[in-house]
Amino acid sequence: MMSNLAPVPELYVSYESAQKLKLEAAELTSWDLTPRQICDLELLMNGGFNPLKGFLSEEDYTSVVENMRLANGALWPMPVTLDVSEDFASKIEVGQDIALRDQEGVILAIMSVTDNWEPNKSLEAEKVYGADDIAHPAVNYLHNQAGKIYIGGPITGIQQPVHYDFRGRRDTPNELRTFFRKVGWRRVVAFQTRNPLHRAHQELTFRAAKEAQANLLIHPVVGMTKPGDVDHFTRVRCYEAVLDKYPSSTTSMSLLNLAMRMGGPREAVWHGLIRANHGCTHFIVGRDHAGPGKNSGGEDFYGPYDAQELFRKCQDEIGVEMVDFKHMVYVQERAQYEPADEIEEGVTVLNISGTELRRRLSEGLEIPEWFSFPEVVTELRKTRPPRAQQGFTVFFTGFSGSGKSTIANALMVKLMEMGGRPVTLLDGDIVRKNLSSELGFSKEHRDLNIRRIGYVASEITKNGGIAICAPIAPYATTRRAVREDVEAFGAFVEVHVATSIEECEKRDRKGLYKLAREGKIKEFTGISDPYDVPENPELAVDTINIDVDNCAHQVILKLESMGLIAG
Ligand code: PPS
Repeated sequence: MMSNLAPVPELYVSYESAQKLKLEAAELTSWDLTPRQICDLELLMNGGFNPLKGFLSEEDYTSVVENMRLANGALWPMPVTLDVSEDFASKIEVGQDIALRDQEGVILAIMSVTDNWEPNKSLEAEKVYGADDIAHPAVNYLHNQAGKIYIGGPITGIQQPVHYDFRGRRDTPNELRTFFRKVGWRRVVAFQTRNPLHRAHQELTFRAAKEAQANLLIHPVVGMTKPGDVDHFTRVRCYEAVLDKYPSSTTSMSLLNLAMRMGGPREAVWHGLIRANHGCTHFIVGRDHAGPGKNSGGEDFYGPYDAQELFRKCQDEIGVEMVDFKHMVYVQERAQYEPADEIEEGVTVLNISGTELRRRLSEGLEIPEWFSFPEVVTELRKTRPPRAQQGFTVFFTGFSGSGKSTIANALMVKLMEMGGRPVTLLDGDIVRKNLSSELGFSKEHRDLNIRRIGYVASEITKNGGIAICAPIAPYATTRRAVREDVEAFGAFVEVHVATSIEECEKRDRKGLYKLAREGKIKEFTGISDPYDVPENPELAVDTINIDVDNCAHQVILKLESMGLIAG
């Protein structure tokens, strides 16, 4: 297969029209795009999602969900939809133009709204991702982050989203096509990745280029990847270090601002279509391509080679040939990487999984040279210091008067005695005085309160500190959201202060239970308002017959066992 390097259609208008449109668009109702929507919009506008002309209409959406095809029959596996709040949707009408703004308020595009509907998210999850299970990151996003309503319609592009980082490494499909034309690359194999490159990847990409008799494009995703992944700044520094080890005349690297969904087989097909738009002729699909990990039953969402199978079926339509790879492992006797399924018995096979690598980094253990490049390991160590030096959050939850604040205070003092990291206590009452003074106790207000605490805790965690939170936090879904915010940067240790409601009421240290019983305080947790008991907290402490010092000590022991403080 040879590439046709004619330009792909973009959705941008000319510079002059853009200036004019921008002024007109300032008057329009506008939607502030989420980070994921900005990624989608960029690829819509620059032709990366060609043949899409905008966010999907309801008809196209239904067809994509059900058949992996647009309503006109063209192969398209992934819904690219604009989700908005009910409130926003109620303010706009079909036929109306709206401005799409980035998070700073810059107008990027105008969308002519043709459709406005409430999707069946469970059905979307089942059909597109294979299961309506929030252990899948995209399903979790769908149910817990995406707005309730989708709006669709064609886009008029005004300007590209602004990037301040690695600008010289970002290319639109047409820029890459121009580059390939210029250097005479007619066969290009793309390597998609969301992880740092280690020696196995290098071997795999070398082999792929050889097999396809093609040049190599390392095409990492820097938009949004799987929660918990190494951040793209670190990864790009790693890629740059590894790039020196490739022959520069046949290898290039470009960054792709895609928001991945971790949709396995469907995602692989999507990646293929995107690479076809970027002028590539071949695409590497390895083991468990774009895999989301385990489902809530502890099993893999997809089989390891499902993505290859689906890709193979669709590859003529995708317009990109698959270079499929099995898992690569290191054979000690021959000191080289080989596909796992081609190795005879009796030789020593070495392999370090992603989980094992994270463990070694977090425990400061050796990472052997056969596994990775010293430059890559150095970069990774900088962003992933050993656990005992990372930031983390201890999140107490329990009824009012359960003892959360008292234990939290004791824990803070113990951690400060140990030293090493700054400690901040975000106690329920203190937060309500300083951060959330305008809030009451409705579900909406409690959620806002907890999300604020989560935000501050995640910032503290990101910057290497210890955040101790001690709100009631009665809703499991909100606690989960906070966990996700924090876990992007460090450990989240949920401690259920499991003092029973009867005991809390008996103690009634603030006299609030009496008032709540008399109906003088409304929506009181445990009396007239719900409390979702944590199902899998890292620790549950009971305060009956156990003193505060002991409870705080139990938390310390837990932190020690998790490697968060040195033993
Ligand atoms: S929440 O649900 O997490 O936002 O609650 P939180 O911010 O932790 O605030 C709880 C403290 O506010 C007092 N208080 C009430 N609690 C529960 N329900 C109602 N209706 C209510 N009204 C006031 C109470 O003193 C809680 O403090 P703690 O420290 O938990 O006893």
